[in-house]
Amino acid sequence: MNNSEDTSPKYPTSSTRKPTHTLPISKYIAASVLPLLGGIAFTASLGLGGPEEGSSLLPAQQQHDSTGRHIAGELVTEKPWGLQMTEAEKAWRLSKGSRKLTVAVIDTGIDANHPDLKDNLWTNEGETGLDAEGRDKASNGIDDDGNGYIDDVHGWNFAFNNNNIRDDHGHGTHIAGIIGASGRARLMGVSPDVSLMVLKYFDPKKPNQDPLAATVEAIHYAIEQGADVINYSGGGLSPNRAEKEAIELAAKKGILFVAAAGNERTNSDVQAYYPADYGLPNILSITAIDDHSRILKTSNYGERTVHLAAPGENILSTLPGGTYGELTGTSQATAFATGVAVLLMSARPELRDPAAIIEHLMRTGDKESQLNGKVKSEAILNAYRALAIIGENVSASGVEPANAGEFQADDFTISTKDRSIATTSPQQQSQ
Ligand SMILES: [Ca+2]
Ligand SMILES: [Ca+2]
Repeated sequence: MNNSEDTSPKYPTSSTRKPTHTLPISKYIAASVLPLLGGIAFTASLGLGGPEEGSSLLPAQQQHDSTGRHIAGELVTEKPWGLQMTEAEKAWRLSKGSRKLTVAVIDTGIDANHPDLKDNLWTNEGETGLDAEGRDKASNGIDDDGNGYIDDVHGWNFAFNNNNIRDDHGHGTHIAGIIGASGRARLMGVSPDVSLMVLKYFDPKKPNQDPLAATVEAIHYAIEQGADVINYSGGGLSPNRAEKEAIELAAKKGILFVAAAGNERTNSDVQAYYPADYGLPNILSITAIDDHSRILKTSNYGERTVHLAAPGENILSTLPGGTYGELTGTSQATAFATGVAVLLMSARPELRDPAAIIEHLMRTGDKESQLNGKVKSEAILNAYRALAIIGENVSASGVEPANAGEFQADDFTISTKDRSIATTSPQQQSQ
């Protein structure tokens, strides 16, 4: 990418852009109609692995057997492979994220009542509480905070231009769960503590919509409302000036923009995909791998353009109606990277420059030879290493706490003072 593109008149005014993902229809339907089964029955119905050693990713007090009884004290076997591969559970010893960090999920909306999501919704403080007449600001029909959006308490629906963030598709709920399902019911996202700002840019029920224009508006909303990270699991083959300028503005505000590399089955170095390939310093482009570390046949790749690989096949997450199921695509991989970015920001608050975060995530990934020539870092996202490695010569094992279960992010910061974080920061190393 270079600046000459800025003066090129090739930006279209609209696109047919849709969420980027490979939707296995039969599997999606089967999964989405699953009732809220107990852990074991649910595991079996999704064909996940058999019993394994190790602790569960589910809260112990909420583990049930197939009849719904508590099985406290026993190990539940449900360990989604993506969380295992990225060592998320190990990373949670260092940080589980923070509700103070806001991720704008620009997608198809969310099931705001989902038991594993409802506690992690971002809330617009200016649209909460009671107004002068004693009415709930969230539903009084008044733009109480004067930001141009009426009753935007958890985000906005840019497809229909209202505050109904309901997910009529399923994609947005799934992405939100990968990033930050709370685990209060049964499944944890990569960052179980986070605030999810719901910005709906696409609805399958709306005819003649302009998802690209909605995307641009959503990016501006995220910037104005102070998002820390923007997750965008969509895109298209046509660049758009307004979209690029919006992401440039996000860069100026220090907002990381995590983008799907795309499911076009192509080399993004040759055939660019947007917004992943605008070449801006705050854009992190993610491709998807299967559980054998192979890039999915449907996923874009690029030695120069795609930064990292992350799990993206048969990913278990939340779905509308309080259900769970698996979806596949670079969308899912992108959400993993967003979750790890939140963990990193919470554990390392001094590391906030988007370019530095991207550099750090690339450097701390797991090298994988199958990614050579296809991914810039030649690496797979690793949550634990991202949090534990603080410099070139400091190993993860060197900072692993003895009593990991009680370990706090603050402790981590203190214990690493003598390793001179400031002098081994990615920013300085790259200069
Ligand atoms: Ca408002
Ligand atoms: Ca209001």
